[in-house]
Amino acid sequence: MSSPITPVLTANWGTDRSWTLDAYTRQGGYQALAKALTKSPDEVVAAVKDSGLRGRGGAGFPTGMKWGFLPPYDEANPTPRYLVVNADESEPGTCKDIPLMMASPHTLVEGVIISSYAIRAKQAFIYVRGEVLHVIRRLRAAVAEAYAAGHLGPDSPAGVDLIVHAGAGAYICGEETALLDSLEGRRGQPRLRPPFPAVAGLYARPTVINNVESIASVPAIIGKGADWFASLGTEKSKGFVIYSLSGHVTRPGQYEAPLGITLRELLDLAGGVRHGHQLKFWTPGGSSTPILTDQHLDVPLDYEAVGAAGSMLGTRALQVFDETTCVVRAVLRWSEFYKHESCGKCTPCREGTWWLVQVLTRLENGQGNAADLDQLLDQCENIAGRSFCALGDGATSPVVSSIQHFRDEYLAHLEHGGCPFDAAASTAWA
Ligand code: L3W
Ligand code: SF4
Repeated sequence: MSSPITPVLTANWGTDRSWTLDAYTRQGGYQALAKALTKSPDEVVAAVKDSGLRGRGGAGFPTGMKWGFLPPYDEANPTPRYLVVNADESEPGTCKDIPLMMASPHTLVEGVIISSYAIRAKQAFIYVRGEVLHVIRRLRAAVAEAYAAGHLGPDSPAGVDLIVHAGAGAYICGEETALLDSLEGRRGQPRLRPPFPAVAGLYARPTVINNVESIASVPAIIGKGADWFASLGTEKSKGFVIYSLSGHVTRPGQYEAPLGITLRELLDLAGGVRHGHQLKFWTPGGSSTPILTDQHLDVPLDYEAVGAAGSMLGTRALQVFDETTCVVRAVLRWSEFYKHESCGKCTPCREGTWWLVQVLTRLENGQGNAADLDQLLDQCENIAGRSFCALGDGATSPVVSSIQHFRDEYLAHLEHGGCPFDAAASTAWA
């Protein structure tokens, strides 16, 4: 992997009023839908399977395979089935779906129509994080344009209806089954799986839930072909993705590139770590993925290589921290987030995240003791694998990985009676 390809999802973000139907259509928008409609639904599913597209929401589950888990469609006796787009982007550091929906909402709408046609859903939903009112307005405007143009609606060629639903601002509603509870009007808390949503999802009906970027990739796959998509990326991680670079980077933002590019190459595009500083640690996929260090600059950013390096690709939220950052303080910030967002359903996560914050706070404030590192690791052992959903596991990732890579810095907090970083350096992170 040497250089990024011509952008696909981000190609027209900079054009005049890129979010309008007019601009989207002028750039070839909705041609993939027309092409999809010349195929049978099963052929569209086959194309998505052949492309190798994997879920862009964090887990990397093969999209076509997920669609294939739906029960066979009974033409003679059709029953409802749904497509739900997970637009509850909230993972710390992740900022790809919101820019995509702001700059090119019709890419998502076209993807929704093609995907609904493929899985034979007549009703689709986009579940958007409640705080982002500007995104909700933009999506609703795009959906209204698509209805007016005859792309959506019961009488449109695909016969699909689409509702944009605003959540109420809880991170847990990005977990797919909590999202379904919330969409049904209940407090969002994870459900036991199985049954997976493909079998019993929204209103206990077969439901496909995919991330914004996954569904927005479908028009390009249909338009340019599964083989084209599969020719990009690495052997098991196909295609292109949007990487969000944030933190101590000269030019933070969204960078679209094939899977398998390295952080070193992305930093070259982004002007490097801010002038005069060096990389200390980074997250490959948001704070729920174990941190990596400057030793991992050349790890190909695909699911396999990042996993082999001891982390997860997750949402490709590359948060970059330089040497002025206190790792204990950064981990404390993330832990406060998980404590706040824990839905409270299960004890290991509800109590454990509270305890992590207690111990990290006293270490940072100089009230720690020699047993604290073992305490933290013990608490993490009692959360990870024992919690009801991935939030609990994710909460332990920054703690365990930071102790693994920066044990000396934790010990320095004990030796110095608090944070060894001087006030000026610490404010760079505040
Ligand atoms: C049918 C089976 N379906 C799996 C489906 C399942 C889901 C998908 C992946 O967590 C990760 C998490 C975060 N029959 C199936 C099946 N499926 N087996 O496949 O499932 P799973 O359980 O591997 O992952 P998940 O629960 O979707 C997602 C990580 O992503 N993450 C992301 C966070 C982002 C946000 C946000 O911004 N809102 O929360 C970051 O790393 O930690 O590990 O659809 O139904 N046998
Ligand atoms: Fe709720 Fe945390 Fe348990 Fe998930 S792990 S169900 S967020 S308490």
